[in-house]
Amino acid sequence: MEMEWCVSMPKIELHAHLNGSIRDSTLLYILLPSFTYNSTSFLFYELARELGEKGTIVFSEVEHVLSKNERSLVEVFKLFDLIHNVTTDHKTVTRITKEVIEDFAADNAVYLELRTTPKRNDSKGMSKRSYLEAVLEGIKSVDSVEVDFSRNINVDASSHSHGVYDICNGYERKKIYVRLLLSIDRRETAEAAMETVELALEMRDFGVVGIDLSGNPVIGQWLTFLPALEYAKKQGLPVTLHCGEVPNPDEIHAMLDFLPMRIGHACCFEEEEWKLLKKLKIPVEICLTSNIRTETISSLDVHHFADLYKSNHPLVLCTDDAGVFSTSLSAEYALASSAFGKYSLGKREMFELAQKMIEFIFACDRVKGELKEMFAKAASELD
Ligand code: 6MZ
Repeated sequence: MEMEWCVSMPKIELHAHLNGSIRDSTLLYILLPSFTYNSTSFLFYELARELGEKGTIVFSEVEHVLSKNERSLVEVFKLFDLIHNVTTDHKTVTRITKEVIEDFAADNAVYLELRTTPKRNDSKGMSKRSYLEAVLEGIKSVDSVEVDFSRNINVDASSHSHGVYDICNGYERKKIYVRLLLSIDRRETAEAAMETVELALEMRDFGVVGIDLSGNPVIGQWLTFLPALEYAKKQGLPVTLHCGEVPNPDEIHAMLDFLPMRIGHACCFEEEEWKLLKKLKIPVEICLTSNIRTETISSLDVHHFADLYKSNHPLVLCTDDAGVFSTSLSAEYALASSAFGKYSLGKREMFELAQKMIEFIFACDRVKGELKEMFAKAASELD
């Protein structure tokens, strides 16, 4: 599938981690304002060297992780720790949020559910709440495109138009709906998880539409997070879970029994778990590049996307961490279209796949309705 066409079609992104989507150029700017570089690996190498010199990390312990493109899942989490070291202050969080939204809009994402872990950082006077406020500041500061981001805010000009473009001062401007999911990191305690859910509930009028459980899958116990997740569910806040990123049948079963609204990845499912998932019809957030790069799935031809697609199981194509894995939503579509070898999926199939994703968003019916209109209009212009 031509990349250009994948860029041009309207798309929906439901699984993108804020700090994982950071631009290379921004990470570099934060580190070394006057430096030039030519690969992401090199960038991470410089990041680690800086932190090593400051004594924040022991450079020799992470050096081997940095010099290659394929990193195991465990190694990727070491990178996240490095990134967080330099990005967790209010100003930087605001900047990354703005840029990530602009990047998705430039790629013609028309609806973006951005997820991030609210962080406390005492040395920067940061609480989970002030972290989230910095994210909201970033959303508000986007000016290159029209952003619809909450029930109460910014619904003036944008609410009157239901197209991919809005008319503003006679000029057509792109429009993107942005909603937030607050992530619970698997390293967190039950109390910290509950704090995140409370915050999400408080901020529902400011674009927060759900909760995610993520982080290093070999750390933490499902039972630690269960009370907070049950509470979210009881309050009507949708939950999505990173599920089966590593083989852990007990946890996979417990997660499916919880009946989340969606799950992410589902890489290490066995026969019995596939059967259960398909029976429950829980939508799966598919992250092809991420799974292949982290070697969770060995190659595209054995990825479960093809089977789920053929079984007509609900699924969404997502980037996961566009910055860390050097990908984009359009690139994920191009890759997905080639998952059946020489019988690649055509434009009509890819468009319909994107259109179906509207059903799985966590935003309200108004947004779903407007997206449906938007896709219907784009469908009439297809071919
Ligand atoms: C599980 C992941 C992830 O929240 O700081 N994260 N969790 N599996 C993955 N697959 C590769 N990719 C990212 O964004 C970065 C955080 O998102 C989670 C991790 O907790 C990571 O620290 P935020 O914006």
